[in-house]
Amino acid sequence: MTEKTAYNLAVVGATGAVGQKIIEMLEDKDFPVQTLKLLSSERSAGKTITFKNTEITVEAAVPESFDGVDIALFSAGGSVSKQLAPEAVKRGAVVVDNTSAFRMDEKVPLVVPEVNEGDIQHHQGIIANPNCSTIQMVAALKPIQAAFGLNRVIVSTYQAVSGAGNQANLELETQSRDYLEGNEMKAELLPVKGDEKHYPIAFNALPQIDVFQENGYTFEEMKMINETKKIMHAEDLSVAATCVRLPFFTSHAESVYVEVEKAGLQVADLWDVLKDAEGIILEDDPATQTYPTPQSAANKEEVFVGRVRKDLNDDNGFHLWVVSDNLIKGAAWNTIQIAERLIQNKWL
Ligand code: L14
Repeated sequence: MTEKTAYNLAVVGATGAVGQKIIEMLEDKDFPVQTLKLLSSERSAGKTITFKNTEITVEAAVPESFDGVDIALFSAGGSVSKQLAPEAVKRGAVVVDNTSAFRMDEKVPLVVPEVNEGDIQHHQGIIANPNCSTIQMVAALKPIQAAFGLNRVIVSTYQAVSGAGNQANLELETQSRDYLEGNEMKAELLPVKGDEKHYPIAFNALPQIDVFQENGYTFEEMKMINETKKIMHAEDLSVAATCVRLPFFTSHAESVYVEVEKAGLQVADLWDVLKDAEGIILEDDPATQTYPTPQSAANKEEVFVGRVRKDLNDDNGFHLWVVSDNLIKGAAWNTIQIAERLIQNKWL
């Protein structure tokens, strides 16, 4: 049998913020695409999207859409994934799912290639792409854990609006304009579409991303906590998270406190392991005011780390600032990397 050199792909959620990025990156990265099927809800079907100079009409996703598909990239929300990912698998496709639907399912690998690529091979048809805030954090934590051991992580996030989708971007834009023109701001979507209350995001900070859980944490915070342990194979790692939305469009920033196992380390020791780590760019020089920001990280694939400091009270404690484009490494690029490694390692 001759080996495949190009694959039949489907993108589910093709008109969404992440879907659009995926299509753009499949083209930029010259992913070996044989055919590309663009799928969406009934509502967005009929739109056309250009891929490699060809106009493709978006179709409403149904189980039969996946006949003949090798790899299906899902980012149309959890309920679509729950309904259609098993249908895609039944028809022989491998699914890379960008929603929270299957992430904590024991049978589903949850993967950031720089951290746990090997987990991909145990897939049973579905591989989950982690939450955006989790991805960039574990990419930075992995080299530290590998070199020095890791006991504790406390993170506060500064998250972009685009994580909540194109409609949320529009809400920020409209509210900003209204505020500057002296009009009343209308809040209809954020912090969470469909939740009881809405607050303006423009010129504000909202300490709620995704819905509240019974323990008082939000689902976004619990995703960061649970997913980090799963990806890093560190059930005993102590993790706490506070997730906050800020009024900018792109990239999540995170203030991360870590407690390493090894005693006596200095900032330079952390720099050493971070500067050579896969997918990480160290931008850390207080003397020249060098550090990453959401704007400097936008449209880039890597995870940027700066502001590494040793805690002033705890010899094992360090503080870092971690920034990455939430739609690229946080979503589209990590998804495509998983698909690439499925192919490269013959794990399809
Ligand atoms: O869990 O609103 O993949 O910014 C990530 C983005 C959940 C919503 C996930 C947002 C989503 C989140």
